[in-house]
Amino acid sequence: MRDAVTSLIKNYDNTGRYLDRNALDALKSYFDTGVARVQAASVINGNAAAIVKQAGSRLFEDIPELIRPGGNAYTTRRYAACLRDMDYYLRYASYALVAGSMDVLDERVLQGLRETYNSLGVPIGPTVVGIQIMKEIVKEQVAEAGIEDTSFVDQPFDYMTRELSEQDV
Ligand SMILES: CCC1=C(C)/C(=C/C2=NC(=C\c3[nH]c(/C=C4\NC(=O)[C@H](C)[C@H]4CC)c(C)c3CCC(=O)O)/C(CCC(=O)O)=C2C)NC1=O
Repeated sequence: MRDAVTSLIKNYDNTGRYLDRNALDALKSYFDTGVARVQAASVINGNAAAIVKQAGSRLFEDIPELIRPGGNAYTTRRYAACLRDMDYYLRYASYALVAGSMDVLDERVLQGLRETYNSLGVPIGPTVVGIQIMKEIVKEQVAEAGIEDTSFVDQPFDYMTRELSEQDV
């Protein structure tokens, strides 16, 4: 599992190069946004349960078929599994934000996930809607915490969306 710094170093070490202008710019941008990324993780950490609950309610309001008989989140067990999955996405998004790298998502979350979902009939479209709802809630809360530019928050949520759906967001 890598972060922005270790990925960069690995990349340069592989070819025996010193860190050049591009590398230093990338590092500078990583460190410049560091405080904001840690603050975002702190917002997520402090509100995770509420964020998941609120996102779940919104998702089931938007797509009520999910929790009706025949829906994939119907029955208490599957409803709970769905919210648990949302919690996984949120927690790993917070790791990826701090790492400044999507590597942790590839390694821990996305590997084999589409296949698992397809074999269990978990619908990917609505899952992606849930991930995007969480993104919006997190961005609102990060903005409320006083961070002006919240665009960096998009990255892990959009990455999971793209990788799951293999479609552009
Ligand atoms: C940390 C990485 C990680 C992920 C991401 C993960 C996902 C994951 N979600 C699963 C199931 C599931 N996932 C859902 C999710 C949903 N159903 C819907 O209709 C909604 C759209 C959606 C919620 C947003 C449901 C309902 C199940 C249970 C399906 C079943 O057993 O029939 C399963 C099958 C095994 C199980 O039930 O635990 C896995 C592996 N597990 C992991 O370890």
